[in-house]
Amino acid sequence: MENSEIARVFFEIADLLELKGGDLFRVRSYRNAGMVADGLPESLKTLYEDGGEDGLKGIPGIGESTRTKIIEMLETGGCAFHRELLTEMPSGMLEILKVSGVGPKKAALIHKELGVKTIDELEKAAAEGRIQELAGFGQVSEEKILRGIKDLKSRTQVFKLSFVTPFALSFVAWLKKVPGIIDIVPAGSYRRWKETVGDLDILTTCSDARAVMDHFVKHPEVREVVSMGETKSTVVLKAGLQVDIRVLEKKAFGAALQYFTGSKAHNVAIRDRAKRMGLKISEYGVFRENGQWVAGEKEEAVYAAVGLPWIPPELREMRGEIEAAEKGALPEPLKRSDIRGDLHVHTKESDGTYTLEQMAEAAMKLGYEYMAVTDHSKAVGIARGLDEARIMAQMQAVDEFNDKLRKQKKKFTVLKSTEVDIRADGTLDHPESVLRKLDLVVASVHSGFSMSMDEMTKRVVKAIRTGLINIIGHPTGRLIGEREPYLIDLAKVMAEAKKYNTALELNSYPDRLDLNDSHCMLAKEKGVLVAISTDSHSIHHLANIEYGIHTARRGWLEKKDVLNTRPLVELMKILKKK
Ligand code: DGT
Ligand code: CA
Ligand code: CA
Ligand code: ZN
Repeated sequence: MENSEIARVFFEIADLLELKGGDLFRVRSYRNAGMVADGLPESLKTLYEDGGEDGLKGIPGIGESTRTKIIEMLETGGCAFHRELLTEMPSGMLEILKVSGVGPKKAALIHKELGVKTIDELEKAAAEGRIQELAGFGQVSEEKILRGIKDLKSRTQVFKLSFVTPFALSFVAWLKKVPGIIDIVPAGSYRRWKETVGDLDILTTCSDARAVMDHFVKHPEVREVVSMGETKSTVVLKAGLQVDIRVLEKKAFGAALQYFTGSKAHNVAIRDRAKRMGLKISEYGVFRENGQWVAGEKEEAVYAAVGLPWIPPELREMRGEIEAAEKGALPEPLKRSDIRGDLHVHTKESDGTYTLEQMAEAAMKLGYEYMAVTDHSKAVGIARGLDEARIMAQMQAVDEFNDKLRKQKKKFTVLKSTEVDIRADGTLDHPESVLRKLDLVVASVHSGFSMSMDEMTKRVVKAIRTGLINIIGHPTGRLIGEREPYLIDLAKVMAEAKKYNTALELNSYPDRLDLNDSHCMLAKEKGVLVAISTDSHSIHHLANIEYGIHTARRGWLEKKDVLNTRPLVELMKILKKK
């Protein structure tokens, strides 16, 4: 089982125990174990395979009992305790807990008194007015439940970050037209650059809150106004995306920004820390126990109040950022200007839509020093992959183009390159003699995705062992929301990559983001360089580098961890084949 599946089982155990009215300490320890498993950069499976039970010791938040269950899950694919709890409580109850306004106590009561087992049954009971008759409920809480169910049903959809971006920008531009508006910041998972976003949370300050509400709901993309209040409203767009907005007091803007940026787990930890210091943090500000206001206007001041430097939103995922902030050991955020060039670019020769010259011009406009042309090799037939003769001709074209640039005194170099296919048997789709003539070799898997983890790992490792590869392209092959990653043991691939001086790509194409954030953490830990490239098929794709940079930040990468932050001369030294 993968970390995320193990985490899900722990979260469900916690919820089920809570529904049963179990010991809160136990509930919390399972929930905590779930968060730890979910955020861990290494695979629990690999840790266990490599080190046995000892390999799982020393992970903070995993105690004796949760460790035993992890081993059970890794060995049997399931957890008996979890199954046992599910026989006592129907799994539909777990869904019901996600409805806002329904906590475990209420859910358990509704189940006991009305026999409700699923969300649909809950909706029916509420619509028929049976909830308000229960002790501790009223008409108001019944209506709240109905609204919560409606919200949940629209919320369960998640959107690719790049799908949400144009809407976020469009709302910011739209809201700028409100007279007196000062701040407009989309917060939530969007501000954290999470690869998928559930809904958009926009925070504003304005002297006239009413005007913001009125203008907000008139955005041309709005399909439905879910709620409209004095200072907060919610709409659903034609595209299905929900957008929440809040108008805040200037004095509370920083606190609200901190709160609504999340993640929830990060916020919980910050609040606990505040509590230990005799402070209380809410979306309204930081207060002393006697209610005295301490901070709230600036987000920096909220962190400063709990003795921490400001933590970049991309890091707020409870992956050790609070400890690192405390020690002054947060990573130095990677900047757009740190990136010196793009190392994965297609042209018309294969499946791109622009010529080599056009792609290079566009790269120069971004201020780059270099760009690698990485057209496909012949195995990728649908992409008109290049055979030996065509790639030799392309190399000559690159040489001629570089000469032209020299004559024009331009400081830009096109690297002769390829995205060579790693065939099913691990051999490469260009002969060694060709690969040796290139400045840079990117190698990727484009077919035969359904291998076992062992086979796929061997396939890629075999390719690395040729010593001819500089970068493994999109190392897991996933397409967000469309195609699962193929099974591959990245830790093993990285160990081999390190030996052969091979980098792994962070493909910034927004459907891919592959490596993902936690894979980047693993690469850093293993000492493998990451190449942040765009896999551009058009001049317009080059700007996707932003998605790569922020994903790298989420993965704690710094300038030194990234191959294409190196100036050309240094890069060429690293690329040299043995
Ligand atoms: P999403 O929209 O599902 O992609 O993820 P977020 O992180 O944008 O979550 P969302 O929209 O439900 O809430 C925005 C932020 O508000 C969230 O990141 C943290 C904060 N927040 C929401 N609910 C809670 C809560 O129950 N406790 C705490 N501490 N913070 C919360
Ligand atoms: Ca959100
Ligand atoms: Ca929200
Ligand atoms: Zn590719």
